[in-house]
Amino acid sequence: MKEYIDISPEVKKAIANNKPVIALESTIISHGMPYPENVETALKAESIITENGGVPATIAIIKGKIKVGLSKEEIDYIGKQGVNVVKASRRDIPYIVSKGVDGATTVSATMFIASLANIKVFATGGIGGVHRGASDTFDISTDLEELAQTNVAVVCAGAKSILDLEKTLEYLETKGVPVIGYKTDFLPAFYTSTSPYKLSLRLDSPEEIANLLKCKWDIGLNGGVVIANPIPKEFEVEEKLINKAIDDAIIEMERKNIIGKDTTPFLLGKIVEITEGKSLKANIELVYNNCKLATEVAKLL
Ligand code: PSU
Ligand code: MN
Repeated sequence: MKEYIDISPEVKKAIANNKPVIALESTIISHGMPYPENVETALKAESIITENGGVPATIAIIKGKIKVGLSKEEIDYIGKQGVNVVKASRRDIPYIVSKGVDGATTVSATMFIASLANIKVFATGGIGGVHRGASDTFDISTDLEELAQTNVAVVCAGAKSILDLEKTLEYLETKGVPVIGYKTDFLPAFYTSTSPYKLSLRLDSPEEIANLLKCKWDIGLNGGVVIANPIPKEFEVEEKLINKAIDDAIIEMERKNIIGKDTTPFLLGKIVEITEGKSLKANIELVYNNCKLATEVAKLL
């Protein structure tokens, strides 16, 4: 195993000393945002974690080596390469490692690698889920399966309504994945702080969240937890604007016959275009907000 993984000295030391380490994904850098905002956001996310007393570990695969804790140069490299880097979900890891190529890890791959390194908390923007029209396309993100089996808590701003939010929640329920609403009773919809979909569980402090995680894993209930942290009100995108942008982006996606792993990056980019950058600004701010909460939870775990 050792020959495949390279954990940075800072992260290694932090893990050995039981310091709060927070995993970060790299698909959000390569496929989730344009350059240079992607690199700026990734670096600032790391400094927010550091300022709040945590240790960031951005995860990617570089030249076939699984990296936990990227350097600034490596983050810049992934950001500049953008969509030329393979979007790496769980199923892609063996190919990328055996070929010695680069891979930007999605939520599923990042969770898997974080758990190998014994990192329990992971901050990102949004998780994948059940896509609209999944009853025809079968397009259900492997993120949900990873959440079902890997012991990592994912702090996110809920899920975008490019997904079928209701089916996503049903799927997570089937798989036994707790979805915690942080200070909210409803699933946050990424660009907006709420949605009509009621959650079964609401917690109002990082202490309560850390406690739930400890209990879950102590009991031997394997699998992840979604910590749904609403975007702060001041950074929300106006609901009418974002819904229209999402609908239009989906129409264009269908017209262009974009399917499979290309759908999420295409829709994100299109929505940035249609909203003239408003969605990007919201996306950046919600990531920072998630980094703060993730650090608080990791400190208590
Ligand atoms: N949602 C975002 N930004 C992202 C993603 C989702 O707001 O960058 C990325 C994450 O890496 C997530 C992946 O794991 O998309 C899901 O892709 P798919 O739907 O193909 O499973
Ligand atoms: Mn998919």
